Amino acid sequence: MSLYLGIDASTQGIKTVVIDTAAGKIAGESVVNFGNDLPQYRSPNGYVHNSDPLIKQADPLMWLDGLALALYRLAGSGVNMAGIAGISGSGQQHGSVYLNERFNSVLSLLDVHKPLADQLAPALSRKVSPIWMDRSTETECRELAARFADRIQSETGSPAIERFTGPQIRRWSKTDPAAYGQTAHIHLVSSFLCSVMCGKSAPIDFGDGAGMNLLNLKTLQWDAEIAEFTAPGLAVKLPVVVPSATLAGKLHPYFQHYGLRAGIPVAVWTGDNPSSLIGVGGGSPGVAVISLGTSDTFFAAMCDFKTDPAGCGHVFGNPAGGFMSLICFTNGSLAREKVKDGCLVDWEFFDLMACEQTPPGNNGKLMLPFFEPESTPLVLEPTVRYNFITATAAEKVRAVLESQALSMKLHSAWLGEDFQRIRVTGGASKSPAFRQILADVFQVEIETIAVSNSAGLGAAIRAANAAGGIAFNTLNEQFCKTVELIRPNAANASIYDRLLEEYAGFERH
Ligand code: XUL
Repeated sequence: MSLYLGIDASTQGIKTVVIDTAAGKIAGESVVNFGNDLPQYRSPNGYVHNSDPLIKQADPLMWLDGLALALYRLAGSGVNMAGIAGISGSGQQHGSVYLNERFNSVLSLLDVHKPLADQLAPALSRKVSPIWMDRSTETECRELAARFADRIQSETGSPAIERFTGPQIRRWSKTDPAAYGQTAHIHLVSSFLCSVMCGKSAPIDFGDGAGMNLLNLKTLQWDAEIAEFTAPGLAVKLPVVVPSATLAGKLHPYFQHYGLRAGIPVAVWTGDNPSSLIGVGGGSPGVAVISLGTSDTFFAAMCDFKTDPAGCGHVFGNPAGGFMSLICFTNGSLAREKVKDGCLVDWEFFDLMACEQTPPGNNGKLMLPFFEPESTPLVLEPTVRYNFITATAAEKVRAVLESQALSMKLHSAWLGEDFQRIRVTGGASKSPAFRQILADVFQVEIETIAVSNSAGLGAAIRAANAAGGIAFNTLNEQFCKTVELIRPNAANASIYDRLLEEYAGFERH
């Protein structure tokens, strides 16, 4: 019994991965893309169209159909489903699912002859789920910030944030109090899908629970006062909150339909970022992770609980124990692509040649590439600024890459951690130029890893740990090996120290 299944329910789709801990190999994978595979939900990017650009909501039934299809495809790939000994998962963070009092009975009576979505539909007290991209709760954030100015950040790990679940619940409880009143359970995407697999309402783990502005990270309990102010009677609607290594329950017989064995342990699910921390082997302090995607994220296991004085970074539970930081830079690949297109160059030039034609430090040329509103630093309107008048295409490319690396260094300084290594993942981690710039700016070794679905792998690793009792260190050695190492050039340290100061000043003014 050495197979463990991880399921990642992300914004755009669902991915599964099965690890074989005896062979140290990935035994199977499957992918579902909501836009392509479930066009009936009219959610090409994972959410339904809304005329208000601040509102981003998804149909939770789409996630259920996605889960079913991903398991069906996994079973069809020839993986030994009956050999799977434990399951866990991860979900896009902050999104919430609203259920009425029928939820538990619907779950316990799941009928294998009917689709999950059809059976769960009557248990929804709200047809849509706000997701992490929603920015409609500015008023509620202001109200929470005013009421708990002294402690919302220091005790929940983040200031009141628009996409976080608490402000989202507050807004809905005000706009539709009757439906809120009919709501018996409020789940995160992670705990909702975990509930379905266990056939009963499942707990929320510390990793994902910390993204709600409701969990007191000092007591590791829901904060009764903040919860009651957020929405009346909220505390009793929230599932219990537990450490990430907790077993939520046993697999419901419904899933025998996919060849899985009923009754195998299901470990609580977590958020996609905490799961990725585990999937890239970053569960212990000393290693930072930079994920270079549409947005760039910087995250790391924390030695001590502390919060970002600038209010940009967040603190979540680390599934391996303790806490993790997460800093989100909204303009990641989006900005790189805009600069590439603006310079009329291709990716080969952007990722390699531009930096061969320009010196480290770029003769001081910098840019602020906030083509979209930016979370770190907080910039509410698109803002693209340069500290130069003319530049070659190569200089513009180096300017965006160096400015992004400097921004990451500047805005992660509050962590006060001496990282020995940084692991890079995501599409842009393939760029040799960007990897060298990151190594030189941070003056640490940059490691690349072979994983593309780090959240799904993290979920499988967590299943092997919680259900199979296998230590994270052993699993890391098997599944999170370094593929390539990029060493910093010590000669460039002073160049980037100077440029960091210039960048900080440029960003401020
Ligand atoms: C983190 C965040 C996103 C979502 C979706 O705070 O909002 O990374 O987890 O991936």
